[in-house]
Amino acid sequence: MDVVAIGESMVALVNKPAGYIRHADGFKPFVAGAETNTLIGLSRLGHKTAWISALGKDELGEFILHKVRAEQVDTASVSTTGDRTGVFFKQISPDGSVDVTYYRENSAASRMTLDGIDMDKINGAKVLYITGITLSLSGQTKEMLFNVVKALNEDVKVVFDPNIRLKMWTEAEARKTILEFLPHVDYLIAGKQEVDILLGHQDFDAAMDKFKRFGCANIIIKLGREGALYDMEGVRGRVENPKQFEEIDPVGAGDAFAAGVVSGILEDREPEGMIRTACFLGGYITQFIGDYQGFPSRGTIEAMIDADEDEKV
Ligand code: KDG
Repeated sequence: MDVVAIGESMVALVNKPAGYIRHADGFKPFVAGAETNTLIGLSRLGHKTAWISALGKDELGEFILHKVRAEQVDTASVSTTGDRTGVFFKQISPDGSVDVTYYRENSAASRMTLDGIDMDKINGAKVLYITGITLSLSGQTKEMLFNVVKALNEDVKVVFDPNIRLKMWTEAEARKTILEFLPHVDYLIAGKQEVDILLGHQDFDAAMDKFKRFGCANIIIKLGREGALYDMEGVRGRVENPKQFEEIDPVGAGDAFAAGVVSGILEDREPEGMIRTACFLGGYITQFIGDYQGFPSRGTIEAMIDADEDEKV
């Protein structure tokens, strides 16, 4: 296995027509979950991926399993339990902003413990991909994730996106838990607002020094339309976005970016090329409704590169 991810996926209900939910005629269901978004992207790029999670023994859980399996992600270690599958409503407002309303409390995934986690599968992988969402689901999942990283073989690289969701916990809770988690992380991928929440400033050079002092060797800071900064393998640099895309649905951009980073780690790419591809993928996906639907296949990316040699994606 190349990559294993642990995390919750839910059914996202998106109103039709787009606009305020109060005027909806109907809702379209999508699979949504930061970790499955990244795994699906990696799978489309040709990597072997596996997902560890828990779903309700219900039709929503079946819906998620069918969609994730169809993307060639191994779901053999996803358990189904007597608790329910999480759901949320996603409204893309006329001004382009996205608002989510979660119904995920006490979901099957929020009750995951180390007992239900397939450590052999994780320890047989090259990368473990995890996000701060799992740290925020419940006390149980927080404890589970700390236990998982403590039981990890040294050669499994941990890639971590804080993915701070302020509807899940307060800034203070997120800061305390994530900073405590950082010594277990090999690659940190943080957004600029997350740097602010974690360290109280946006001086990115100082932030990278600080994160390294917390014990995390490789840092990537996403700057949105301005590209990204990195400090990897002791080399610090900045990458501009290779292309600007017209944004329709920004959700999933960070997960696509993470897929670019993990793919680069698996292929042993040099940092600059890896981050450039990650920036490209993060922008590209925002042209499509749905978290991962627009994620390109390897063939599509190569065709785009061939079509525009200068972009060096
Ligand atoms: O990154 C996209 C996720 O935010 C979305 O799919 C839902 O996983 C989700 C969450 O917990 O917010």
